Amino acid sequence: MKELFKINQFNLMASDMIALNRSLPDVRLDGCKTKVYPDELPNTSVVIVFHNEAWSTLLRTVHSVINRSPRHLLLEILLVDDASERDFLKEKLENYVRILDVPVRILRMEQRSGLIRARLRGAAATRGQVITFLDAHCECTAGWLEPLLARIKEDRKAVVCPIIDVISDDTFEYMAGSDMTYGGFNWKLNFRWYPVPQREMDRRKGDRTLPVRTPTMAGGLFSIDRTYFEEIGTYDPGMDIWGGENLEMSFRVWQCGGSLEIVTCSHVGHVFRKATPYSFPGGTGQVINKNNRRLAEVWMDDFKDFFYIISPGVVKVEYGDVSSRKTLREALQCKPFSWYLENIYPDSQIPRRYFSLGEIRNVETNQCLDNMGRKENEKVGFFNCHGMGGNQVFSYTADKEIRTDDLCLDVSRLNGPIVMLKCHHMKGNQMFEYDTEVCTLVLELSMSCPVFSFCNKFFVQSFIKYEKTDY
Ligand code: LR7
Ligand code: MN
Repeated sequence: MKELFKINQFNLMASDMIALNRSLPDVRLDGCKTKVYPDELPNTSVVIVFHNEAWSTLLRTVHSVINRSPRHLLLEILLVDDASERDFLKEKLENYVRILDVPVRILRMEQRSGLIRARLRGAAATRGQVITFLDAHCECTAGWLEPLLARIKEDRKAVVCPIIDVISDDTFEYMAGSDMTYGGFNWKLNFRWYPVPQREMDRRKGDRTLPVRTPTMAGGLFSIDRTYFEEIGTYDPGMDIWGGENLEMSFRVWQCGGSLEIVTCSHVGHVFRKATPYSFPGGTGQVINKNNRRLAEVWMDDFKDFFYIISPGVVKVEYGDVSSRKTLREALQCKPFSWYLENIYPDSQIPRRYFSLGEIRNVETNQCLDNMGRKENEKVGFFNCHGMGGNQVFSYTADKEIRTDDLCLDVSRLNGPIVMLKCHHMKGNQMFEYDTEVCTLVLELSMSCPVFSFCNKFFVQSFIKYEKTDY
């Protein structure tokens, strides 16, 4: 079992022992099970790209699509092989899919291209009214498709994702995902799940069966109107292998007049892995950073500074030519990133308005405020300034919080040290005044209270690398 695990970074032995058409629990909210959808829904092509996927997970994906989609809504399945090296994915696969009840076409990339260009290839070959993308290790559950298509029928500019349930990489147990989380991202431009905020619950008047407007998507599982996919600029073909395309599409859809939603009545499982089984030609970090730079340069305006300052090495990564993507942004008359932050993602980790961004240095000791590896509820540290971003980047925001990503300096512990807690935007113990008048006082005080306790009022012992006079 342990040996087989390494091949795909999931328990292949378990997967191979489970039927390709296994039953799954119905994990939908009760209100979803009784919903009625229009008879006339657009049909879909399903595009699944894969590189060296395991037989059982790939075919279980295919069977679950066929078995759980109304036949008239499923036009075809396109499998795009991103230059896999496994024999069983060649002729054996072609022979297997030939006998299935739904047309399955296999396209082969001549060379390893990455999931973005593989999806572009698949999408270009589709004939359905809607394109549905899935990873190659998914399982669709009962009623997964109708709510996605119904939402697109209602609004062709809605790009819709199912709730992504968790298929254990260890036991292949099927576990319901939550309808109370949605997609965001952090300063490093990693995709992250965050709780659905109250404003979004209020907008839906508490009805959890209505779609959640999500700032970003995970990327692997979504449906989009085929002509809208083209209209909005498909994908950035300059992105390699893996990463970044999901945020790129999320920003693009929102900024250019579409919407991105999690349709909570649709559930699809995905095998979440802790490590990547395949190679990244060019190096993992290089590839992801290149993709992230492309999206930051095109879509994030000045807010790209958050990404660049927290990981300064990134600016050395070549990202190629993005002029055609910038032209696209112009042509579609897309809104600025500040609009997105204000209207779509006000709870973002990146503050829309802020005074400064950089290190907080005690000019006497030359030490810098350090988040100590982001340990929540632990005291914030002081270390020699290293100028490498990372744990020593903070922003002083318009809300007067001193934050790094989702963590804020907080003085809620009476007489205790200043700790890092999740930002709550309620001021109180997370509000710091910047007051140049008391600057010297601060320096003295900080000597006597090295852990910073109660010095929050006098926070100024700072040299801020990057100052904005006007936020
Ligand atoms: O070079 C490659 N060529 C490929 O064809 C690398 C990958 N792939 C295929 C691969 O076989 C798989 O079918 O692309 C698909 C996605 O790759 P994974 O499964 O290794 O990626 P992931 O599940 O870790 O990654 C998530 O983020 C990616 C960013 O580029 C993509 O958007 C994935 O589709 C996405 N997966 C999901 O959204 C599922 C939920 C995960 C979460 C959160
Ligand atoms: Mn995946």
